[in-house]
Amino acid sequence: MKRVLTYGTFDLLHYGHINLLRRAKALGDYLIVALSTDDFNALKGKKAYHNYETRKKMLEAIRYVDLVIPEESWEQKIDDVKKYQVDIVVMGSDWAGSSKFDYLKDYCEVVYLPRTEGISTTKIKEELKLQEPVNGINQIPNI
Ligand code: C2G
Repeated sequence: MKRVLTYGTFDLLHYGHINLLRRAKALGDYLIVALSTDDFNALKGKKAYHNYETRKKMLEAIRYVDLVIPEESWEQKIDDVKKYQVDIVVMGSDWAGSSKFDYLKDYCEVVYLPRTEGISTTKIKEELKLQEPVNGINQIPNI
């Protein structure tokens, strides 16, 4: 049983996330997702649209995901790899070579998969902001 682990916020779930999860699962038999908690997101300077419980439920509904655990700190990864007997840590290529992951090569395989181009949670948020008001009603009240 080859066990795969990945980390992320997975906010406003989109096909870039699904592509990552599908390919990560294909590298093994069991996929664990360490999901950033709301407090850890604050540490990362991020504010997710969905809270942790909602993002967890959405991930648990994905066929590729076998277990969702909380990601609460940058420092928990070695403990996670040991506790869950992880064989491969997988991240998107935006993390390639990062000191936040490369050190794990002493404990398990580390694989960076090509990031899915053209989609991101930030892009979704920005493009929704630019959308025409619905039915002419200003979405942002004139103050
Ligand atoms: N991803 C991707 N393609 C995209 C968007 C995201 O492959 N178009 C990947 C990212 O590379 C990451 C995963 O999907 O591996 C989750 O992305 P985010 O939710 O943005 O996670 P991130 O903010 O990078 O948090 O400790 C590490 C952090 O928790 C990672």
